[in-house]
Amino acid sequence: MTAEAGPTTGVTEAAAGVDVAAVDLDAADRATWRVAVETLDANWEYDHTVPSRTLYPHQWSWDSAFIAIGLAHLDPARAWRELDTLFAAQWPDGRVPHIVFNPRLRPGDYFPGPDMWASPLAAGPPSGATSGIVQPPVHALAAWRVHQIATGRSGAGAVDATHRLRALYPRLVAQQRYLARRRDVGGGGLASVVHPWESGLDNSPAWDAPMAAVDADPAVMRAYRRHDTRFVADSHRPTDLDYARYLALVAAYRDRGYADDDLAGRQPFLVECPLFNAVRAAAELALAGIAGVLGEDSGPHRDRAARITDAIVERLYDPVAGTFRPRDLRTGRLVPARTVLGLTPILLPGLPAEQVRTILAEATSERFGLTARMSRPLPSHDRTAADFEPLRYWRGPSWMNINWLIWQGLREHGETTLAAGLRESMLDLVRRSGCHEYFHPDTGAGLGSPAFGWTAALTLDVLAEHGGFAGCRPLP
Ligand code: 2M8
Repeated sequence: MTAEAGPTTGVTEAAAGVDVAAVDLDAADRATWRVAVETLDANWEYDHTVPSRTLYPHQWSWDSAFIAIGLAHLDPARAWRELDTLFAAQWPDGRVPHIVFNPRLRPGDYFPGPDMWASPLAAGPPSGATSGIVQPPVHALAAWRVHQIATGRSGAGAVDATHRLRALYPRLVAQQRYLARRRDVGGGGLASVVHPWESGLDNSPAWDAPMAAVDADPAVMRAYRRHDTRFVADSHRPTDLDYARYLALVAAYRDRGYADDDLAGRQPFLVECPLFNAVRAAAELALAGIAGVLGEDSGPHRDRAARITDAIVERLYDPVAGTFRPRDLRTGRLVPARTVLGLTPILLPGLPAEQVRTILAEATSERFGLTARMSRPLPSHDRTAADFEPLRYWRGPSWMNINWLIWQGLREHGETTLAAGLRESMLDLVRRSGCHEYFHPDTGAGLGSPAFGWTAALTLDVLAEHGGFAGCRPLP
């Protein structure tokens, strides 16, 4: 296990390269701002930002969307470039791959690498090496937010923003169309994920029941060298059996050229996820805003957002538990685990009052512990569950991106006091521990990568909400 160095709080303003004086922050938050900027700078790789130099050295799809939001506060040109680089790897069918491999790295720098994914074997291959699966489509939300931030400032950035948005719009629409047309395996208006990695919450207890049905032998892992456990303790990461199943699912999809026809008959893991679909509906609302700016018709986007919201309530709400749960299409049943995924439909303004009420009750219960005061942010799993693991990734720790999405939802529904408490809780983590990948849900100790892209980026967005505006900075 090798340690990855995180930035220190000792960075000077000059080294951070940002006009922090232009941001109305107190001394502690200025230091936090500088650490976040330094992290994003250190992870910048000529045309994109890596989530982590060690653990995740390529470009990841939803990471880049969150990262673009943070970059927009520093330099909108760099934010647009982050998104453009990702969308340059979009497949002809509209899917945005979850990893875009950096051709300058060696094959052993990440596992599973380009050979395992074999994307050129797919029909109508993308130009460079990528994975063949997707991640939650947060990109339209990111593009809309980058536009709002960029147009909130004066000068060339504001003019350029609409031009950049116009170039991205058809690609964002194609991404959504792919999910609607190719992934509605259940036929009820929701997109299915074919691999836990598509959910973004790879190792969530939500996937335990569907993954138990995936046939795999942990002994296959003897033939490979896992990359993650070189940097993080085994006890914080998925097991070898989990990885054997991940690889079996990659092989099942890859060996059919990543074709989506007949998924129901062939893919051993098929799940409708509340987060994935809530983000998909929120993306349609962001596209409606974008369409308005571009003089396009926003009506179809609003209609689709409403239909997806209805389908989430109809297919994923558990009225007995009062929370949302993923639906396993192999069994037709909602999964038993009660995770933070259940809270994420709060992102949707059209969610009925009854479901908003029960999400708030769940979030503020001892299971998730949300309060109006500064405490700990929401954990990724129910704290009272027997299988709650505060150190293992996605099975208990707190993550900045999930908390940021729920923070957006709380504000959307006028829950300003709870939103303010959550904001302080998120910032407190970074003030104390730096820009870690994830955090111990009780102590707030930093876990995983200590220099993690989306933690840094979303910290800037959360800080900027109360601040003035950051100084602009050209690309290095
Ligand atoms: C984690 O996932 C990758 C596989 O995609 C891994 O464990 O190697 C997840 O946290 C995922 O949500 C994230 O996008 C990725 C990069 O940060 O890391």
